Amino acid sequence: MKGMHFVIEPSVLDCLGCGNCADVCPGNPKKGKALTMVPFAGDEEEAARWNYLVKNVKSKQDLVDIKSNVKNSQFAQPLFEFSGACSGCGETPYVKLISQLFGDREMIANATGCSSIYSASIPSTPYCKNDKGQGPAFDNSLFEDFCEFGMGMVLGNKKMKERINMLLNEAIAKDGTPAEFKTAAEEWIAGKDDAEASKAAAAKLKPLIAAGAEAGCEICKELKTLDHYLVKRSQWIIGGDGASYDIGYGGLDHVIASGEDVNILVLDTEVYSNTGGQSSKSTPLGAIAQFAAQGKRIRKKDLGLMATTYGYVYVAQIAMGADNAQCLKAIREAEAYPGPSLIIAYAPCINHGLKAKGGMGKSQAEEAKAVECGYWHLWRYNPELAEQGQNPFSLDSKEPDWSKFHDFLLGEVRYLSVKKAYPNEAEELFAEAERMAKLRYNSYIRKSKEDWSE
Ligand SMILES: Cc1ncc(C[n+]2csc(CCOP(=O)(O)OP(=O)(O)O)c2C)c(N)n1
Ligand code: SF4
Ligand SMILES: [Mg+2]
Repeated sequence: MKGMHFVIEPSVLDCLGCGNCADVCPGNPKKGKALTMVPFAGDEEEAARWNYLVKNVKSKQDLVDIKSNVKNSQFAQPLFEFSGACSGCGETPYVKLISQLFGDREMIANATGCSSIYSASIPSTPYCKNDKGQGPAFDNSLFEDFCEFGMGMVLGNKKMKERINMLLNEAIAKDGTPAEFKTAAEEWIAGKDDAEASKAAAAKLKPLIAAGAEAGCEICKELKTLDHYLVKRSQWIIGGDGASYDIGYGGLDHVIASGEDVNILVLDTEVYSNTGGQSSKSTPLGAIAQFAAQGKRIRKKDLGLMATTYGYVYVAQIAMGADNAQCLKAIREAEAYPGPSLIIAYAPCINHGLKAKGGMGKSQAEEAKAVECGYWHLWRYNPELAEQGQNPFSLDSKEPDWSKFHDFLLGEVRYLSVKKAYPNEAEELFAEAERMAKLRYNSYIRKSKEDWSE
């Protein structure tokens, strides 16, 4: 592979002072310098190693139960790799994990935002296939209708399964249908809404359908055109906070209210990251963002708590770097729940300006700090527990160490710059930010203590 690296010209970007730029950020006048074109030659040796590994080292995922714990989950082949996101982006690890768990049968409706851009850096895409040729199906829609777009996928898929169901029942009732076909068809009908059962039944049915079509059976000919709908799909709708809390909120509300089996993942960067960090309803009080140049003056919307009021929506707030077991549990429970699910995932972003040494290389550690100090809280609301007379709300994060809250804020440029620009007001704002975080935490404590036994 012969080629040249790109030149990065010094530009007019403003320096955030985030320290993440190493030597290359064109926005940093001190460290920034134009990169010169260099031959690509050194990478050829690496390419040979890569090709060797791809050819000779296979996934070990079949040796363990990949869903049983965090360690095992990482044996699963990621079906999302080499994205166009910033290094250390807090969003992509969630997308990758979901692709490892459900990628072989995953369908994604993606809102416009960073996730749609790094997932479709045309002409390439980080979504890929396993050795059986299975992988996520991805498409991107508008900001304002991403949930309805995903709901369309759900309904389309549902119709196709209804058609298969009808055709299989016809085949079962027909004289002359081989007993083996009838048994496999009955197995699919019984397990069509269960991922593993539908996979097992599909594996038996597909060759029988193909043989029937070959022999001239009209029902089998039609079934053959539909056989890629046999395995239960894992439907995901992915969007940022701008899409979910603000512009696409009406659609999100409509889709979770529908009761359909759909999983929504909100990648919460607390700003409109892809367009340079504008304030959204998720931006917390006190943070500087575009359109909130003096620090936002009103509190963050609690999207998760709002969704719990339906009672039949699975809801979770997660932060992978703070508790990866809780993150895995919530994602698995959401996917398994046979109704609407909403997961709100905390995602550090270059727009936050992490001051910690290592910058975005420490984004997972920043998630842990956010939870430790009470800035972000981990919880799950599982409607299935309510049906068993148990409290559906579980607060998963420990009692915060509020003494670390103030320092956490000062560890990010989006807050530190308020202090620099408005020294007199900053402390007042930060105290108010802490009060808001405590209000929110206390509302979770109250919910976790509710008695659901009657
Ligand atoms: C209706 C509409 N308004 C504005 C835009 C421009 N736009 C594209 S991506 C984006 C930011 C997305 O923010 P968010 O949903 O939080 O996702 P993030 O980029 O932070 O992951 C904006 C404003 C658009 N595509 N459509
Ligand atoms: S701008 Fe933020 S959310 Fe977007 S890719 Fe970069 S780190 Fe990720
Ligand atoms: Mg965002």
